[in-house]
Amino acid sequence: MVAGKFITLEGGEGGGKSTQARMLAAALAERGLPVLLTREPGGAPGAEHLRTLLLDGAIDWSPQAETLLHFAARAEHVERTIRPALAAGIWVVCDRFADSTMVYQGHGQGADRGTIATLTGLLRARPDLTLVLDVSVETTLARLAQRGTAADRYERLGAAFFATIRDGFRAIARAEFQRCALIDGEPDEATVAAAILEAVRVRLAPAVRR
Ligand code: Z5A
Repeated sequence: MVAGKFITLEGGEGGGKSTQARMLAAALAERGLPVLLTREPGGAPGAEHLRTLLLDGAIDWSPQAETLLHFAARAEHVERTIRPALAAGIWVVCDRFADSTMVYQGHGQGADRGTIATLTGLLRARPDLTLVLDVSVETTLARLAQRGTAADRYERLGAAFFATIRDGFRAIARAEFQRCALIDGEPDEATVAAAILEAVRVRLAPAVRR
């Protein structure tokens, strides 16, 4: 059995990751590929419990504790969901992964980036392709306002934090250009989806139909 491909979507809030992860999974399925759509934090029972602890804002975690909680959730996700799916030949489309910890906890909250890189390596689950969705801070704020739901713990951190996050993801995309594709998230959803499908086709599977 040929192993599946592991594709992650990364970027700041409101960049369209969740929308595009759904559209990409549907586009791959339409092309006859077996696909699993998953997300972080979460994607396995224990990891979904940890997601609630991380996002509901009841506890102001220290950056180090928060980093370790994200990696505890991720270890469950990798072992119970991602690795078995890839081994079964399934393409895994994942909304956020380890780059989010490097950027939010490392660049954003000052957790030690060397430790985050070491923990990432221990997972032995390097994405085949990471799509970094890039939008301006103004677009982030406008889309979050338009969505109109209550801000979660991270969203309450504000514009300066979003700028740091954007810079962090752009730095990873530049430094790891063989793994990452920087995608302009500003155009309409269909245009962004077409750019993503083209990146997948070029980087991973020229046989994937346009
Ligand atoms: N976090 C962390 O700190 N460390 C980690 O290791 C991990 C995560 C894994 C997860 O929250 C939070 O956890 C996240 C980082 C932190 N911080 N926050 N907040 P989440 O899963 O609840 O949220 P998110 O990942 O940030 O997703 P989001 O805010 O929903 O944004 P998105 O997925 O990029 O966008 P979207 O939901 O697809 O779209 C947002 C809105 O924009 C929506 O109304 C869409 O209809 C609209 N949209 C999307 N695309 C377009 C286009 N192209 N044009 C116009 N409007 C659009």
